[in-house]
Amino acid sequence: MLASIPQLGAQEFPPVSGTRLEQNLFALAEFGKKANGESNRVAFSDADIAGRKYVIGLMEDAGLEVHIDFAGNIIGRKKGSGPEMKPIAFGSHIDMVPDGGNYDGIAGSLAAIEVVKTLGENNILTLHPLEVLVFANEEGGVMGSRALAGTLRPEALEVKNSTGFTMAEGIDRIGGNSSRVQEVARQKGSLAAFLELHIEQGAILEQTATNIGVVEGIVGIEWWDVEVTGNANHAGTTPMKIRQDALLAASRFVISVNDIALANEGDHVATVGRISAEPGAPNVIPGRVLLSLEIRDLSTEKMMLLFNQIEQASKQIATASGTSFNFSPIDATGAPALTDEAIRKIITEQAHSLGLTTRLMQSGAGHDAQEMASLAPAGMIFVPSKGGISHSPREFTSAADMANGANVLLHTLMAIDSKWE
Ligand code: HGY
Ligand code: MN
Ligand code: MN
Repeated sequence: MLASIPQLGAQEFPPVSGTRLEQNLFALAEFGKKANGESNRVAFSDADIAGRKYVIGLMEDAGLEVHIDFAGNIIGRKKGSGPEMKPIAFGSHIDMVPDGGNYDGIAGSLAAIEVVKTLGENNILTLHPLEVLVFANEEGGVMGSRALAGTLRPEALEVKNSTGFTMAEGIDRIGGNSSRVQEVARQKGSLAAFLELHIEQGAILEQTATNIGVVEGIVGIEWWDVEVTGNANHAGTTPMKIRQDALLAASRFVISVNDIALANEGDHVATVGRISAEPGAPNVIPGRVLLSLEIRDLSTEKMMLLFNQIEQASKQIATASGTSFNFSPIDATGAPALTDEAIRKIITEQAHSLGLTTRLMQSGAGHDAQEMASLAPAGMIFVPSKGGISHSPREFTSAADMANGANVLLHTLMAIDSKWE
Protein backbone atom coordinates (compact mmCIF):
# COMPACT_ATOMS: atom_id res chain seq x y z
CA MET A 1 0.00 0.00 0.00
CA LEU A 2 1.23 3.50 -0.83
CA ALA A 3 -1.15 5.45 1.37
CA SER A 4 1.21 8.39 1.84
CA ILE A 5 0.97 9.57 -1.78
CA PRO A 6 -1.91 12.00 -2.29
CA GLN A 7 -4.30 10.95 -5.03
CA LEU A 8 -7.16 12.54 -6.87
CA GLY A 9 -10.61 11.13 -6.11
CA ALA A 10 -12.19 8.80 -8.65
CA GLN A 11 -14.48 11.42 -10.20
CA GLU A 12 -11.66 13.97 -10.47
CA PHE A 13 -9.91 12.33 -13.41
CA PRO A 14 -10.79 13.95 -16.71
CA PRO A 15 -12.92 11.79 -19.03
CA VAL A 16 -11.54 10.25 -22.19
CA SER A 17 -12.78 11.52 -25.55
CA GLY A 18 -15.30 9.05 -26.97
CA THR A 19 -15.35 11.05 -30.20
CA ARG A 20 -11.59 10.76 -30.69
CA LEU A 21 -11.69 7.08 -29.80
CA GLU A 22 -14.36 6.41 -32.42
CA GLN A 23 -12.58 8.55 -35.02
CA ASN A 24 -9.38 6.56 -34.51
CA LEU A 25 -11.38 3.35 -34.86
CA PHE A 26 -12.94 4.52 -38.12
CA ALA A 27 -9.50 5.62 -39.38
CA LEU A 28 -8.03 2.20 -38.59
CA ALA A 29 -10.97 0.54 -40.38
CA GLU A 30 -9.70 2.14 -43.62
CA PHE A 31 -6.76 -0.29 -43.61
CA GLY A 32 -7.98 -3.40 -45.39
CA LYS A 33 -11.28 -1.83 -46.42
CA LYS A 34 -12.82 -3.57 -49.43
CA ALA A 35 -15.00 -2.14 -52.19
CA ASN A 36 -18.14 -3.15 -50.27
CA GLY A 37 -17.05 -1.04 -47.29
CA GLU A 38 -16.17 -3.99 -45.06
CA SER A 39 -12.68 -4.46 -43.64
CA ASN A 40 -10.40 -7.49 -43.78
CA ARG A 41 -7.24 -7.25 -41.71
CA VAL A 42 -6.08 -10.76 -40.86
CA ALA A 43 -2.76 -10.94 -39.00
CA PHE A 44 0.32 -10.85 -41.27
CA SER A 45 -1.63 -9.41 -44.25
CA ASP A 46 -0.45 -6.19 -45.91
CA ALA A 47 -3.48 -4.47 -44.35
CA ASP A 48 -2.43 -5.68 -40.89
CA ILE A 49 1.07 -4.30 -41.42
CA ALA A 50 -0.33 -0.92 -42.57
CA GLY A 51 -2.87 -0.79 -39.71
CA ARG A 52 -0.14 -1.54 -37.17
CA LYS A 53 1.88 1.43 -38.51
CA TYR A 54 -1.13 3.68 -38.03
CA VAL A 55 -1.55 2.44 -34.44
CA ILE A 56 2.15 2.94 -33.69
CA GLY A 57 1.66 6.58 -34.77
CA LEU A 58 -1.26 6.95 -32.35
CA MET A 59 0.81 5.44 -29.55
CA GLU A 60 3.72 7.79 -30.17
CA ASP A 61 1.33 10.72 -30.31
CA ALA A 62 0.02 9.68 -26.87
CA GLY A 63 3.57 9.93 -25.49
CA LEU A 64 4.49 6.25 -25.52
CA GLU A 65 7.92 4.96 -26.46
CA VAL A 66 7.13 2.24 -28.94
CA HIS A 67 8.93 -0.87 -30.10
CA ILE A 68 7.99 -4.21 -31.64
CA ASP A 69 9.14 -7.25 -29.67
CA PHE A 70 10.50 -10.46 -31.24
CA ALA A 71 6.96 -11.94 -31.30
CA GLY A 72 5.62 -8.95 -33.24
CA ASN A 73 3.73 -7.44 -30.29
CA ILE A 74 3.60 -3.64 -30.37
CA ILE A 75 4.75 -2.35 -26.98
CA GLY A 76 4.38 1.28 -25.88
CA ARG A 77 6.02 2.33 -22.63
CA LYS A 78 5.73 5.38 -20.44
CA LYS A 79 7.87 5.92 -17.36
CA GLY A 80 6.30 6.15 -13.92
CA SER A 81 7.00 8.92 -11.44
CA GLY A 82 7.32 6.59 -8.46
CA PRO A 83 10.28 4.61 -7.14
CA GLU A 84 11.24 1.35 -8.96
CA MET A 85 7.89 -0.27 -9.67
CA LYS A 86 6.55 -3.01 -11.92
CA PRO A 87 4.65 -1.76 -14.97
CA ILE A 88 0.88 -1.84 -15.19
CA ALA A 89 0.13 -3.33 -18.61
CA PHE A 90 -3.07 -2.95 -20.62
CA GLY A 91 -4.17 -3.41 -24.21
CA SER A 92 -5.72 -5.81 -26.71
CA HIS A 93 -5.29 -6.71 -30.41
CA ILE A 94 -6.03 -5.11 -33.79
CA ASP A 95 -5.94 -8.16 -36.09
CA MET A 96 -9.26 -9.58 -37.33
CA VAL A 97 -10.79 -12.90 -38.28
CA PRO A 98 -11.33 -13.07 -42.07
CA ASP A 99 -14.06 -10.54 -42.92
CA GLY A 100 -14.39 -9.61 -39.25
CA GLY A 101 -15.59 -6.49 -37.51
CA ASN A 102 -14.01 -3.18 -36.58
CA TYR A 103 -14.42 -3.48 -32.80
CA ASP A 104 -13.17 -6.91 -31.66
CA GLY A 105 -9.80 -6.16 -30.05
CA ILE A 106 -9.66 -2.79 -31.74
CA ALA A 107 -11.95 -1.01 -29.26
CA GLY A 108 -9.72 -2.20 -26.40
CA SER A 109 -6.44 -1.36 -28.12
CA LEU A 110 -7.58 2.14 -29.03
CA ALA A 111 -9.17 2.66 -25.60
CA ALA A 112 -5.82 1.83 -24.00
CA ILE A 113 -4.12 4.45 -26.18
CA GLU A 114 -6.93 6.95 -25.48
CA VAL A 115 -6.40 6.49 -21.74
CA VAL A 116 -2.68 7.31 -22.05
CA LYS A 117 -3.47 10.26 -24.33
CA THR A 118 -6.01 11.62 -21.81
CA LEU A 119 -3.58 11.27 -18.90
CA GLY A 120 -0.88 13.06 -20.90
CA GLU A 121 -3.13 15.91 -21.98
CA ASN A 122 -3.98 16.53 -18.34
CA ASN A 123 -0.38 16.16 -17.12
CA ILE A 124 -1.31 13.25 -14.90
CA LEU A 125 1.64 10.99 -14.14
CA THR A 126 1.26 7.50 -12.80
CA LEU A 127 3.59 6.11 -10.15
CA HIS A 128 3.94 2.83 -12.01
CA PRO A 129 5.42 2.66 -15.50
CA LEU A 130 2.70 2.02 -18.06
CA GLU A 131 2.90 -0.55 -20.82
CA VAL A 132 0.35 -0.53 -23.64
CA LEU A 133 0.35 -3.92 -25.38
CA VAL A 134 -1.09 -4.43 -28.86
CA PHE A 135 -0.80 -8.20 -29.17
CA ALA A 136 0.13 -9.79 -32.48
CA ASN A 137 -2.14 -12.36 -34.18
CA GLU A 138 -4.71 -12.79 -31.42
CA GLU A 139 -7.20 -14.37 -33.79
CA GLY A 140 -4.73 -17.04 -34.85
CA GLY A 141 -4.57 -18.38 -31.29
CA VAL A 142 -3.51 -15.55 -28.92
CA MET A 143 -0.02 -15.78 -30.44
CA GLY A 144 1.55 -12.62 -29.01
CA SER A 145 0.30 -13.12 -25.48
CA ARG A 146 1.32 -16.79 -25.52
CA ALA A 147 4.81 -15.65 -26.45
CA LEU A 148 4.83 -13.27 -23.47
CA ALA A 149 3.44 -15.98 -21.20
CA GLY A 150 6.09 -18.43 -22.45
CA THR A 151 3.49 -20.88 -23.77
CA LEU A 152 4.10 -20.42 -27.52
CA ARG A 153 5.91 -23.63 -28.41
CA PRO A 154 8.08 -24.00 -31.55
CA GLU A 155 5.44 -26.30 -33.17
CA ALA A 156 2.93 -23.45 -33.07
CA LEU A 157 5.19 -21.35 -35.27
CA GLU A 158 4.46 -23.74 -38.14
CA VAL A 159 0.68 -23.17 -37.98
CA LYS A 160 -0.65 -21.17 -40.97
CA ASN A 161 -3.48 -18.67 -40.91
CA SER A 162 -5.75 -17.70 -43.80
CA THR A 163 -3.05 -15.49 -45.36
CA GLY A 164 -1.07 -18.66 -46.10
CA PHE A 165 1.82 -17.49 -43.92
CA THR A 166 2.99 -19.59 -40.99
CA MET A 167 3.32 -17.84 -37.65
CA ALA A 168 7.08 -17.84 -38.09
CA GLU A 169 6.81 -16.15 -41.51
CA GLY A 170 4.15 -13.79 -40.21
CA ILE A 171 6.18 -12.72 -37.19
CA ASP A 172 9.07 -11.81 -39.49
CA ARG A 173 6.69 -9.91 -41.81
CA ILE A 174 5.34 -7.71 -39.01
CA GLY A 175 8.72 -6.73 -37.60
CA GLY A 176 9.38 -9.49 -35.07
CA ASN A 177 12.09 -12.14 -35.18
CA SER A 178 10.75 -15.68 -35.34
CA SER A 179 14.06 -17.25 -34.34
CA ARG A 180 14.10 -15.29 -31.07
CA VAL A 181 10.43 -15.47 -30.04
CA GLN A 182 11.20 -17.49 -26.91
CA GLU A 183 13.17 -14.51 -25.56
CA VAL A 184 10.08 -12.34 -25.10
CA ALA A 185 8.66 -14.59 -22.35
CA ARG A 186 8.16 -12.52 -19.22
CA GLN A 187 8.76 -13.70 -15.68
CA LYS A 188 5.69 -14.46 -13.61
CA GLY A 189 5.09 -11.52 -11.29
CA SER A 190 7.02 -9.06 -13.46
CA LEU A 191 3.92 -6.93 -14.13
CA ALA A 192 1.84 -5.24 -11.41
CA ALA A 193 -1.39 -6.00 -13.30
CA PHE A 194 -2.85 -6.57 -16.75
CA LEU A 195 -6.11 -4.97 -17.90
CA GLU A 196 -8.02 -5.52 -21.15
CA LEU A 197 -11.11 -3.71 -22.37
CA HIS A 198 -13.03 -5.67 -25.00
CA ILE A 199 -16.43 -5.68 -26.64
CA GLU A 200 -18.68 -8.33 -25.08
CA GLN A 201 -19.30 -10.16 -28.41
CA GLY A 202 -22.57 -11.43 -26.92
CA ALA A 203 -25.90 -9.77 -26.12
CA ILE A 204 -26.14 -10.01 -22.34
CA LEU A 205 -25.12 -6.42 -21.55
CA GLU A 206 -27.47 -5.03 -24.20
CA GLN A 207 -30.38 -7.23 -23.16
CA THR A 208 -29.96 -6.37 -19.48
CA ALA A 209 -29.25 -2.67 -20.20
CA THR A 210 -25.94 -2.91 -18.33
CA ASN A 211 -23.03 -0.54 -19.10
CA ILE A 212 -20.05 -2.64 -18.07
CA GLY A 213 -19.32 -6.36 -17.89
CA VAL A 214 -16.79 -7.43 -15.26
CA VAL A 215 -15.25 -10.64 -16.53
CA GLU A 216 -14.84 -13.52 -14.07
CA GLY A 217 -13.39 -16.18 -16.32
CA ILE A 218 -12.31 -16.72 -19.93
CA VAL A 219 -12.92 -20.01 -21.72
CA GLY A 220 -10.17 -22.25 -22.94
CA ILE A 221 -10.17 -23.19 -26.63
CA GLU A 222 -8.97 -26.42 -28.25
CA TRP A 223 -8.60 -26.88 -32.01
CA TRP A 224 -8.07 -29.96 -34.17
CA ASP A 225 -7.57 -30.51 -37.89
CA VAL A 226 -9.69 -33.51 -38.86
CA GLU A 227 -8.98 -35.55 -41.99
CA VAL A 228 -11.62 -37.94 -43.29
CA THR A 229 -10.36 -40.44 -45.85
CA GLY A 230 -12.69 -42.39 -48.13
CA ASN A 231 -12.34 -43.46 -51.73
CA ALA A 232 -12.66 -41.08 -54.66
CA ASN A 233 -14.59 -42.81 -57.44
CA HIS A 234 -16.85 -42.19 -60.43
CA ALA A 235 -20.09 -40.52 -59.32
CA GLY A 236 -22.03 -42.02 -62.21
CA THR A 237 -20.90 -45.63 -62.16
CA THR A 238 -20.37 -46.36 -58.45
CA PRO A 239 -23.57 -47.75 -56.90
CA MET A 240 -24.83 -45.95 -53.79
CA LYS A 241 -24.39 -48.94 -51.51
CA ILE A 242 -20.67 -49.47 -52.09
CA ARG A 243 -19.43 -45.88 -51.88
CA GLN A 244 -16.82 -44.68 -49.39
CA ASP A 245 -17.87 -41.05 -49.50
CA ALA A 246 -15.65 -38.91 -47.26
CA LEU A 247 -17.97 -35.91 -47.49
CA LEU A 248 -21.00 -37.94 -46.45
CA ALA A 249 -19.03 -39.26 -43.44
CA ALA A 250 -17.87 -35.73 -42.66
CA SER A 251 -21.47 -34.50 -42.80
CA ARG A 252 -22.50 -37.15 -40.26
CA PHE A 253 -19.53 -36.07 -38.15
CA VAL A 254 -20.63 -32.39 -38.20
CA ILE A 255 -24.07 -33.43 -36.97
CA SER A 256 -22.61 -35.66 -34.27
CA VAL A 257 -20.40 -32.81 -32.94
CA ASN A 258 -23.53 -30.71 -32.52
CA ASP A 259 -25.52 -33.58 -30.99
CA ILE A 260 -22.78 -34.41 -28.48
CA ALA A 261 -22.41 -30.76 -27.42
CA LEU A 262 -26.18 -30.52 -26.93
CA ALA A 263 -26.41 -33.84 -25.07
CA ASN A 264 -23.90 -32.81 -22.39
CA GLU A 265 -24.93 -30.35 -19.67
CA GLY A 266 -23.02 -27.07 -19.34
CA ASP A 267 -22.04 -23.91 -21.19
CA HIS A 268 -19.41 -25.56 -23.44
CA VAL A 269 -19.61 -25.12 -27.22
CA ALA A 270 -18.29 -27.24 -30.10
CA THR A 271 -18.05 -26.11 -33.72
CA VAL A 272 -16.98 -27.29 -37.16
CA GLY A 273 -16.16 -23.98 -38.82
CA ARG A 274 -14.28 -25.01 -41.95
CA ILE A 275 -14.66 -27.86 -44.41
CA SER A 276 -13.24 -28.72 -47.81
CA ALA A 277 -13.79 -31.76 -49.98
CA GLU A 278 -11.37 -33.26 -52.51
CA PRO A 279 -11.08 -33.58 -55.38
CA GLY A 280 -14.08 -31.21 -55.47
CA ALA A 281 -15.90 -32.02 -58.72
CA PRO A 282 -19.63 -32.67 -59.28
CA ASN A 283 -18.93 -36.03 -60.92
CA VAL A 284 -16.45 -37.45 -58.40
CA ILE A 285 -17.33 -39.00 -55.03
CA PRO A 286 -15.23 -37.07 -52.49
CA GLY A 287 -12.25 -39.15 -51.37
CA ARG A 288 -10.84 -36.79 -48.75
CA VAL A 289 -12.28 -34.10 -46.51
CA LEU A 290 -10.44 -31.70 -44.26
CA LEU A 291 -12.37 -29.97 -41.52
CA SER A 292 -11.77 -28.04 -38.31
CA LEU A 293 -13.04 -28.92 -34.86
CA GLU A 294 -13.14 -26.39 -32.04
CA ILE A 295 -14.26 -26.99 -28.42
CA ARG A 296 -14.53 -24.28 -25.72
CA ASP A 297 -15.17 -24.45 -21.99
CA LEU A 298 -13.90 -23.07 -18.70
CA SER A 299 -12.67 -26.57 -17.78
CA THR A 300 -9.93 -28.40 -19.66
CA GLU A 301 -11.28 -31.73 -18.35
CA LYS A 302 -14.71 -30.99 -19.80
CA MET A 303 -13.20 -30.15 -23.18
CA MET A 304 -11.34 -33.48 -23.18
CA LEU A 305 -14.47 -35.39 -22.15
CA LEU A 306 -16.35 -33.89 -25.09
CA PHE A 307 -13.47 -34.63 -27.44
CA ASN A 308 -13.39 -38.27 -26.33
CA GLN A 309 -17.11 -38.61 -27.08
CA ILE A 310 -16.65 -36.95 -30.48
CA GLU A 311 -13.73 -39.24 -31.33
CA GLN A 312 -15.81 -42.26 -30.29
CA ALA A 313 -18.66 -41.12 -32.55
CA SER A 314 -16.23 -40.70 -35.45
CA LYS A 315 -15.17 -44.34 -35.08
CA GLN A 316 -18.77 -45.49 -35.50
CA ILE A 317 -19.24 -43.22 -38.52
CA ALA A 318 -16.01 -44.54 -40.02
CA THR A 319 -17.04 -48.18 -39.61
CA ALA A 320 -20.47 -47.60 -41.10
CA SER A 321 -19.13 -45.64 -44.10
CA GLY A 322 -15.86 -47.39 -44.93
CA THR A 323 -13.89 -44.24 -44.16
CA SER A 324 -11.27 -43.31 -41.57
CA PHE A 325 -10.85 -40.25 -39.34
CA ASN A 326 -7.59 -38.72 -38.20
CA PHE A 327 -7.44 -35.97 -35.56
CA SER A 328 -4.40 -33.64 -35.31
CA PRO A 329 -4.40 -31.22 -32.36
CA ILE A 330 -3.44 -27.66 -33.36
CA ASP A 331 -1.12 -25.96 -30.93
CA ALA A 332 -2.57 -22.48 -31.34
CA THR A 333 -5.06 -21.77 -28.59
CA GLY A 334 -5.36 -20.40 -25.06
CA ALA A 335 -6.00 -22.18 -21.77
CA PRO A 336 -9.00 -21.33 -19.56
CA ALA A 337 -8.29 -18.61 -16.99
CA LEU A 338 -9.89 -16.73 -14.14
CA THR A 339 -9.46 -13.00 -13.68
CA ASP A 340 -8.15 -11.56 -10.39
CA GLU A 341 -10.80 -11.10 -7.71
CA ALA A 342 -9.30 -7.87 -6.34
CA ILE A 343 -9.22 -6.33 -9.83
CA ARG A 344 -12.84 -7.38 -10.44
CA LYS A 345 -13.74 -5.50 -7.26
CA ILE A 346 -11.82 -2.39 -8.32
CA ILE A 347 -13.42 -2.39 -11.80
CA THR A 348 -16.87 -2.72 -10.20
CA GLU A 349 -16.27 0.07 -7.66
CA GLN A 350 -14.79 2.42 -10.25
CA ALA A 351 -17.65 1.81 -12.68
CA HIS A 352 -20.16 2.52 -9.91
CA SER A 353 -18.29 5.71 -8.95
CA LEU A 354 -18.80 6.83 -12.56
CA GLY A 355 -22.52 6.11 -12.30
CA LEU A 356 -22.31 3.01 -14.52
CA THR A 357 -24.06 -0.30 -13.96
CA THR A 358 -22.07 -3.55 -13.90
CA ARG A 359 -22.56 -7.28 -14.20
CA LEU A 360 -20.19 -10.16 -13.47
CA MET A 361 -19.92 -12.45 -16.49
CA GLN A 362 -17.96 -15.20 -18.21
CA SER A 363 -16.26 -14.73 -21.55
CA GLY A 364 -17.12 -17.31 -24.20
CA ALA A 365 -14.56 -15.69 -26.49
CA GLY A 366 -10.84 -16.15 -26.08
CA HIS A 367 -8.67 -13.17 -25.13
CA ASP A 368 -5.03 -12.26 -24.62
CA ALA A 369 -5.95 -11.62 -20.96
CA GLN A 370 -6.22 -15.39 -20.43
CA GLU A 371 -2.54 -15.82 -21.21
CA MET A 372 -1.55 -12.65 -19.34
CA ALA A 373 -3.39 -13.99 -16.27
CA SER A 374 -0.52 -16.45 -15.81
CA LEU A 375 1.93 -13.55 -15.46
CA ALA A 376 0.00 -10.98 -13.43
CA PRO A 377 -3.33 -10.33 -11.74
CA ALA A 378 -5.59 -9.73 -14.75
CA GLY A 379 -8.89 -7.93 -15.21
CA MET A 380 -11.25 -7.54 -18.16
CA ILE A 381 -13.82 -4.82 -18.83
CA PHE A 382 -16.59 -5.65 -21.33
CA VAL A 383 -18.66 -3.05 -23.18
CA PRO A 384 -21.94 -3.84 -24.99
CA SER A 385 -22.03 -5.27 -28.51
CA LYS A 386 -25.06 -4.22 -30.55
CA GLY A 387 -27.28 -7.25 -31.13
CA GLY A 388 -24.56 -9.46 -29.64
CA ILE A 389 -22.97 -9.64 -33.11
CA SER A 390 -19.24 -10.25 -33.46
CA HIS A 391 -16.72 -11.82 -35.86
CA SER A 392 -18.86 -10.11 -38.48
CA PRO A 393 -18.70 -6.81 -40.36
CA ARG A 394 -21.95 -5.95 -38.54
CA GLU A 395 -20.13 -5.72 -35.22
CA PHE A 396 -20.93 -2.37 -33.52
CA THR A 397 -20.40 -0.63 -30.18
CA SER A 398 -21.40 3.01 -29.74
CA ALA A 399 -18.86 5.74 -29.03
CA ALA A 400 -20.64 6.36 -25.72
CA ASP A 401 -20.29 2.71 -24.67
CA MET A 402 -16.63 2.62 -25.69
CA ALA A 403 -16.03 5.85 -23.76
CA ASN A 404 -17.73 4.36 -20.68
CA GLY A 405 -15.41 1.37 -20.86
CA ALA A 406 -12.34 3.53 -21.45
CA ASN A 407 -13.24 5.72 -18.46
CA VAL A 408 -13.57 2.59 -16.31
CA LEU A 409 -10.20 1.44 -17.64
CA LEU A 410 -8.65 4.80 -16.77
CA HIS A 411 -10.10 4.83 -13.24
CA THR A 412 -9.20 1.18 -12.62
CA LEU A 413 -5.66 1.89 -13.76
CA MET A 414 -5.39 4.90 -11.44
CA ALA A 415 -6.86 2.98 -8.50
CA ILE A 416 -4.35 0.17 -8.99
CA ASP A 417 -1.59 2.73 -9.44
CA SER A 418 -2.35 4.40 -6.12
CA LYS A 419 -3.05 1.29 -4.06
CA TRP A 420 -0.73 -1.45 -5.34
CA GLU A 421 3.02 -1.85 -5.12
O1 HGY B 1 -11.92 -16.70 -31.19
C1 HGY B 1 -12.06 -16.01 -30.18
O2 HGY B 1 -12.73 -16.29 -29.22
C2 HGY B 1 -11.43 -14.68 -30.09
O3 HGY B 1 -12.25 -13.69 -30.56
N1 HGY B 1 -10.12 -14.63 -30.46
MN1 MN C 1 -12.17 -12.28 -32.07
MN1 MN D 1 -10.77 -10.13 -29.54
